[in-house]
Amino acid sequence: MKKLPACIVGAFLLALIFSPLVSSIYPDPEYLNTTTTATQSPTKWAVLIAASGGFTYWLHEIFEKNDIRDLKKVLLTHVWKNDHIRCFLEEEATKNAILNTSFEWLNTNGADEDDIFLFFFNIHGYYIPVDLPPVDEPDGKDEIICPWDPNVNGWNIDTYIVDDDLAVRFKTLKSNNIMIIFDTCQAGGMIDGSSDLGDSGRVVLTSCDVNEASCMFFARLHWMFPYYLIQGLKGRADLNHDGFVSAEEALNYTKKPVAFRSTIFNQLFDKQESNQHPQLYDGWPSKENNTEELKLIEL
Ligand SMILES: [Ca+2]
Ligand SMILES: [Ca+2]
Ligand SMILES: [Ca+2]
Ligand SMILES: [Ca+2]
Repeated sequence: MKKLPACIVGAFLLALIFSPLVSSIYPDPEYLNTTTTATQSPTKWAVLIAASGGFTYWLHEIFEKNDIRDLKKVLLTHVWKNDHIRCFLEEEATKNAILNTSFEWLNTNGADEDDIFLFFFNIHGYYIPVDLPPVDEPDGKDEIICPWDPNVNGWNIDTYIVDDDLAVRFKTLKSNNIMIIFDTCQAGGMIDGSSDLGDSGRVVLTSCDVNEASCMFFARLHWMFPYYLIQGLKGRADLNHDGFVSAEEALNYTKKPVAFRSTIFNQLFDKQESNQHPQLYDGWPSKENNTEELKLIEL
């Protein structure tokens, strides 16, 4: 996901020249502080995380910031209050911020059992060649995400976060209504182990399967999966037309366009990665009975 051949840069520059979307390259900083006065029960919270880790790919940063900006815009226009959304962008998205600050913010500000929590990780993902305790992986490999660390240009256990450890942090949350979104490479590995992120009271959406990479969407200046996810949250994913976009519907909406366009991306740039197939872990309302859907957005 994070290698950038010269041909990609050339294609991007051509896209800039002919794209009507140039004005959206850089996020509007004022928007990140937009407020809304609307309130509704249940209370909704969001933690939005985007970082290029120790890598300094400027193009990745642009796409990540566009993803965060547009996702936050959708949430603000659908009941989320500005002070109930916490963003960690690039150098703010440290290991400590992800594992401690974000969870402490929720646990010390009154977020409780019937609230809805949304977590969005737009970050490097990979795997390690071992299954660290707890031994839980069908493929013998734990998956990892890589927070911001400008001093690390590679994989370092002091910097990356193993799926086992992230799962432990999520168990500290009170809410029984949690939606976790991973836009990473090997994202399906966040839900392939028995001690991973899957649990009762949760829906987990992943941008690709365990052995796949996640790609960019140059024409829209976004990462591929978040682009379609955000379009779905705006209303297109309301597949049963009940006036709500559920977490489950949002994932289903992304499947076809992401699979199709990632195929084009890989052929266009002659990449060897598998095409992208978004995955769903549905543990809501519970692992035992998950047929109801977690209504995230009221249209
Ligand atoms: Ca493990
Ligand atoms: Ca695994
Ligand atoms: Ca895993
Ligand atoms: Ca369900």
